[in-house]
Amino acid sequence: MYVKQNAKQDNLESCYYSDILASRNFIQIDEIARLKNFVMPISGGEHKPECDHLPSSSIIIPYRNRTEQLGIFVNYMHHFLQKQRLHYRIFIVDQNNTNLFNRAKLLNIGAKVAIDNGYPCLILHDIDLIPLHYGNIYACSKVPRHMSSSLDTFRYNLPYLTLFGGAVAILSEQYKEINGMSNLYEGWGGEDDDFYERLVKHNLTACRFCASVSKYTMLRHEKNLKKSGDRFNLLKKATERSNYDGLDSLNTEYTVQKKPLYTHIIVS
Ligand code: NGS
Repeated sequence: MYVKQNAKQDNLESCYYSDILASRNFIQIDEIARLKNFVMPISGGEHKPECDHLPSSSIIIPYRNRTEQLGIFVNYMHHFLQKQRLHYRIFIVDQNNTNLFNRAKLLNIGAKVAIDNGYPCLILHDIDLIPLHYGNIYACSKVPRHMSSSLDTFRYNLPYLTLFGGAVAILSEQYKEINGMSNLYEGWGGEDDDFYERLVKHNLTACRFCASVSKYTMLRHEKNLKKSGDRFNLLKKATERSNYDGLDSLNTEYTVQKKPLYTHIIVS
């Protein structure tokens, strides 16, 4: 059992690499194109290196109303992913309404679009997480991988062993096999635990790289997400619900637009 550490236990203030990123004045998304050694994506935030590459990765980001973080994330990630010599595409799945945020449903929609576009690897990723180690390859392992296990805001400790949120890599075939994630978690919390239950049900053992490779910094923001009141009840039936609640029961409308630096999926 892990206990969250008190950030001030050693009498030092916490300092976050993300503050340095946020203080840089490159919030304008289009600025990225002027930076040195950067290859402008083809369109829709897709980039293909000239060399042989690993199976293609789709980076799927559930999103609403955080323009500043979007600028930082997209700037940083195109450089990071190009350095890894990957064929990738960034999908921003934008919840365009004032309902409670439904992270898992947005991920399902992003996964569906990515799979329909032929991507064999899904990277399910929060917009406020910035990877700090190039060894943390944004490609899929044989088994689903929890990528963000070493986070500065947790003092690089894992809060609990089965945590499976933040950033995860999973093969599209595996995602289809477990019927994706639940569409029912509205508000913060629980959907990632539900996802983990689905992996267990299908005997998909998850893996992690070592802590030094799995380091992330979290972009700071106001914690204004409302919690899901139902989450503990939903979790009790996570395993049986996975048969009919997930990727195959999406009945939400969305549009897909190719922007220069990402594919914008707008969910109404
Ligand atoms: C658990 C939540 C997860 C969440 C994790 C870490 O308590 O969804 O905390 O959250 N589970 C439930 O609420 C049932 S974090 O500290 O990163 O905001 O991912």
